[in-house]
Amino acid sequence: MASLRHCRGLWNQFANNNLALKPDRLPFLNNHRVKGNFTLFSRGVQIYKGSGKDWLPTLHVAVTGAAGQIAYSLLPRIANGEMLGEDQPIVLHLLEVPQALSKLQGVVMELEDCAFPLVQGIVATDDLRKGFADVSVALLVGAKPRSQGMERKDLLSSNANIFAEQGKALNEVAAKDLRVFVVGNPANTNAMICAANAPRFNPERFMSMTRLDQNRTQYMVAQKAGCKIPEVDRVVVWGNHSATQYPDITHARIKGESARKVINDEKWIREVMIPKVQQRGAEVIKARGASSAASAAAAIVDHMRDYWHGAGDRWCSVGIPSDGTYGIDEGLWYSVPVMCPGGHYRRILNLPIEEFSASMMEKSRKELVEERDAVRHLIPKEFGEKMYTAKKNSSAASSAAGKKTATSK
Ligand code: NAX
Repeated sequence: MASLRHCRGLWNQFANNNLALKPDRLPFLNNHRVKGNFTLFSRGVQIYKGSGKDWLPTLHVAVTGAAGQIAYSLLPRIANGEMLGEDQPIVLHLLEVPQALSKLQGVVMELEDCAFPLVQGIVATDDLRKGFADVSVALLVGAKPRSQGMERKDLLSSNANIFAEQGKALNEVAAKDLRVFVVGNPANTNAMICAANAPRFNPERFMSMTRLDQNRTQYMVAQKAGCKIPEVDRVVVWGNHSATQYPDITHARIKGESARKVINDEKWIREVMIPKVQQRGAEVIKARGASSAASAAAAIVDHMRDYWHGAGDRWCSVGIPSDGTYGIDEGLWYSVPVMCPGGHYRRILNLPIEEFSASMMEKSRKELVEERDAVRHLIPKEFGEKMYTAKKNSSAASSAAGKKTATSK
């Protein structure tokens, strides 16, 4: 059954399209492939007969802000199979605002000129319902980026409506197995708004990106310890993708040893590493005159690849709806560590939280509560009642109790 986990896209296609698989011999699945010969029926009509190795259902992948700078780095990597698999055929759905459509045409031309074998088609549009039709993966990148000196909260009002409208459109036309990854800032709160406006889907399917912050932390720790980047694991980014985020290496390991012990420099952790990661986005803007793009695209690919295919025992940080653990209000999109078995995630619970960590986590929680309160008008009541019954928060330090590991599909 282990390989079944890797075949989520395939089975979801069956479910979405009322397909029935009749194997000539019992097929088995490995890395998305049906092994052996089989015949495929759709509503009783034979639509395929042959070898599993020649067939893999096409996935529809949407990217908003497709003429923007992150998308310019991201699209070739998706089209090349780096995110969903090097044998996964895709149709790219590229969404933009009307005034960027001609620029988007240029991006389409370049994608065509790359002649990516996996790309079965490209839809380029400013129409949300056309752009999101049948999509299984939606990467919501498009938003107004933060410019120099601009605080993230200033972005809230200009971007909140966009994500409400996108949530409604996804709700109407996306595929049943939809997964949404929000990158456009303020990413956590945008993911909440989007989920709130898409009641057909489990809110847990809506994630927001803090992987770039995780990558930044991992790099700094590796540099400090003089080790290779993959030798650093269990770095956690808590909270908001903003300057209040808390990059935490309390649980991190370097070659299996406690990272803190190896580094043995608490002053560096608190006074250099944490503020540097928190301010890295602003530092890049200052140096480049534009916000992080290539590194953001790399982080999107990293997270979605890990989420889709599974990340083994590695921890990934991602913004997801809080289940109330760690003292975080239920329903706030708060970055926490998860494990990705392939197609879903499991929260990592019961981590001991020290006093310093608790105070850092609390700052980010407060900021997210403020953001949520500023966009309440965009959150339908039914959703609010379920997700936002303001739970009285005990301190983060005292709330790491509970023994089970939560799983979300
Ligand atoms: P760009 O300005 O280069 O591109 C954004 C694109 O989105 C533009 O082409 C614009 O026309 C389009 N757009 C705006 N509204 C849209 C809508 N309603 N539907 C479809 N497209 C729309 O910005 P870029 O550098 O690509 O950044 C995109 C977003 O990512 C920004 O919000 C930025 O702040 C955010 N980031 C998030 C990060 C994270 O870790 N979560 C890190 C990188 C980045 O800062």
